[in-house]
Amino acid sequence: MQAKVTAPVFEHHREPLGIGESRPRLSWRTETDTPGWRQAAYQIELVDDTGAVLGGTDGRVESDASVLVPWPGPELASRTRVGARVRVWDTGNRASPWSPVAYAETGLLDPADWTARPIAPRPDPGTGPARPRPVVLLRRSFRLHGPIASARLHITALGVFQPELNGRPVGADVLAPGWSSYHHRLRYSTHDVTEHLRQGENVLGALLGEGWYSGRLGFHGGRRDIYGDRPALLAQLEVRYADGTTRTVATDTRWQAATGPALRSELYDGEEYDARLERPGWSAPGDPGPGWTPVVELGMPRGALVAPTGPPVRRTRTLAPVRILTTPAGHTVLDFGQNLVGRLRIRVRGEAGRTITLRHAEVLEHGELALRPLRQAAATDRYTLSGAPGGETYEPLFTFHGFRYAQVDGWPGEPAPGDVEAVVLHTAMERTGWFTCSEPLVNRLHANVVWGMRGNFLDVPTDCPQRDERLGWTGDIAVFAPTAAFLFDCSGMLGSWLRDLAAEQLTRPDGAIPPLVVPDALPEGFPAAPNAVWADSAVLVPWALYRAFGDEGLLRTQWESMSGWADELERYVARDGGLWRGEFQLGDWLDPAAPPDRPGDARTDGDLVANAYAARTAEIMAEVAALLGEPGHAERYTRLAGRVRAAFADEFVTPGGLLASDAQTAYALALRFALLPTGRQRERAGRRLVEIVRRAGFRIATGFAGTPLICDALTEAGAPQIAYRMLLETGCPSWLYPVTMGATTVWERWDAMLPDGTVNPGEMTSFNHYALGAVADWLHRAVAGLGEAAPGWKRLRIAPVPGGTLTHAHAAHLTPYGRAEAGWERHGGTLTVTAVVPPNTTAEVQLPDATPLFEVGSGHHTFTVHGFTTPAWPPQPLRHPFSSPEENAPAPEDGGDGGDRR
Ligand code: RAM
Repeated sequence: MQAKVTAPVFEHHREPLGIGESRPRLSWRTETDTPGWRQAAYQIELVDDTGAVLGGTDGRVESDASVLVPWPGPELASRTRVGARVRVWDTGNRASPWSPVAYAETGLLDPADWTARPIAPRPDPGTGPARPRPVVLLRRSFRLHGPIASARLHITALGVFQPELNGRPVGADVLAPGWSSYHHRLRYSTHDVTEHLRQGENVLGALLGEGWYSGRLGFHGGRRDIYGDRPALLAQLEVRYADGTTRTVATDTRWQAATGPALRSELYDGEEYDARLERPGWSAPGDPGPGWTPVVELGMPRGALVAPTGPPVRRTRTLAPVRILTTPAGHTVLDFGQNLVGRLRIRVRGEAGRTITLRHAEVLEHGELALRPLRQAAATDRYTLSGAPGGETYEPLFTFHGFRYAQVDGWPGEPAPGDVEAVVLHTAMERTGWFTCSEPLVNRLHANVVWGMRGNFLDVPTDCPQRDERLGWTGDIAVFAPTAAFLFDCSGMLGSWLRDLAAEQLTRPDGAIPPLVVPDALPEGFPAAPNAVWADSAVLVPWALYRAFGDEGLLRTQWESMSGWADELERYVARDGGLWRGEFQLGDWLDPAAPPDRPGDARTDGDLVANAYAARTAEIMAEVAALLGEPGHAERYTRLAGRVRAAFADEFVTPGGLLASDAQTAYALALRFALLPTGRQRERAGRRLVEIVRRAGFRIATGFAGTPLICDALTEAGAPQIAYRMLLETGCPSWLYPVTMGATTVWERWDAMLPDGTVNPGEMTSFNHYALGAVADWLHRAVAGLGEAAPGWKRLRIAPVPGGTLTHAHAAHLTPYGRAEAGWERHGGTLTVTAVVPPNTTAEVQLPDATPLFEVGSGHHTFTVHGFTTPAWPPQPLRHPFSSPEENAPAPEDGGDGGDRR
């Protein structure tokens, strides 16, 4: 087959309308079944709407680059539409046909492009600010004369908004503009609304809610109005007539405001909606009815108006209930069979004035909704019927909940299964990673990781989606980023989040320490001291993205933030004899041995964790500096890494190779981050880790810091069977314990639900926290054997480590070059390894036998290993002679379906 090139992608955009880059980089994939295919050269042409060539590369460019290739044309101005197409030559000088043309259009790149001003309803002098504020309707009627060629709506809000034009919603974005560090950056979106408009009267409207801007955020009661106390809308509709003239309709004092049916709509507490107060046709031409008042103009937002770099939040699927239960207390509860993030959509017929209450929870306890884990989030929607004779439908506007169960009170009669569905919301990222194996419980674990990512990638990478928190905790994403970047294309979304991290960090008084949560919504000055892992996110997250997506530009953009934090580390180390000694560290947060009320009381010393991560951070920084052409800095960071390593070995490692904290996380860190100077120490530490794990009866004993590392540490220490034994353990605590308890997402705590079905008495009992799901990275790379050996998957590493009771495993990933796969199947002593290597990449292959590492080109590959054996299964625990036999029950041999035991 002749090589075919896909339509190029602009930057990381799935929908390149209103992009903010004036020199967007281009990426393309080549599809071919020619084995060993490599690109030798490319040519890019830029075209206009009619396909006429505007420019491009100067003929063909001798290069194998196909990912984020520099823009081959002049800088784009605002509102510019441009097409691009690509063709390539292979190493045999065979040309591909031209790719299809992909079009992109810039948004408003210059602040001066905005003539609109933010508008808000006039404050009501009599009543003072309502708490919480109702959703406001804003509208403006205007006339258009003559045929319309095209129209764009550029829009954002201080708050959350939903635009409507002539009675129809514009676009499908939810909770726009999402949550950024509004003081620094406010994202706007651009919509093609050509089809919405007509000659004559038109009406542009928007619903405006509090959202993250002024709604309550944070735990312990949280705070309101963190960014401001006046939600406002900023909209600019630009119409181009067929004759080339233009007309702009922008938010200004000609707009009008009214309240509507949503009396409040809050992220944590939910929405209260009285359908009797609806204003039919409020955003359509004609008389909008009474009660409209003028608006006031506010000053321009403090933060820069920026185009998004990632996708918006959308409704991505709906789920029907799998069961309708009556609880012991007599409530009707719908079970959606999956812990998810979103909200309900109901269809109901009943009398006007009746109120239906919808409460949400992730689990049941004693047969009722378990509400305690939500802490101070009411997560309750109330809908009062209008009594429409044909029935009515309702989905809340500006809230979301984390739930599997929903209690429905006040329904006229009983809801039938089709009356209520769950609408799943998250950032509309493209799915790029898959894993399956012969063990159903592990497959469910992997599915739980995927669902956990969906629910916690709702514009901001959050710790959890349900309680009075839902914050961009930096440590959580620091450990989960490699897994995230495999499962979904989160390059654009996390790239944007990192801009916020940098903005928050660099404008703090010290300019060095990233906040614990981004956007920073914690009370001022909290916390006083920096925390390893959390602060290291400034380096670990960009690095994970660089490895996955090959975006060197991202490193360049983040350099100031990355080096800001690394230089701060350097100062700590210089001050205190080569080590960072913190007063307090979150450290190996949620070590399962930590008491419920003291989640930071881990077995591994916080300083040990901090310095291990400091060495890793310094080492990454040395690589980044070298890559960005900063040899001086590279040398300095290499020295820093060396100094921390030496001091670490001095302080925390015995000459024989034992660690000051004799705990799983300590050994995992030391082994994975190369903190053991001698071969003898490494060998001993590996053996000691195995001993500790066997002594623990293969139960997990790591928190946030150690969990992503322990299976790799065991694998590298030559004990993959021990890693498998841990993976397959079902007793509490373990990865599969929650699965056997019916979990459909990854829990915050290993024992968020106790074996007796009650909820852990601690405060941290989210049932949807992705951090401990970081083990999926090991499933992909080691169990299935699919990993990247060079940034952006330009080179793959196929290195499966079959083991445990697994008879097959397989992973696939849509790399920037195309789909890659790796997997294996075992029949007795014969092991068949398969791999798919995308065009324009190579792979190093390490088979699980004595065959030395070798290299292959693109295409489908099969390798057979004869006489394959693994050490005896199951590995034996180290038992104290008086321990109970139950403690060491073997892992499941045949698995179950992970069915619901709740
Ligand atoms: C909790 C969060 C998060 C963690 C912090 C330290 O409140 O849920 O997961 O990063 O604490």
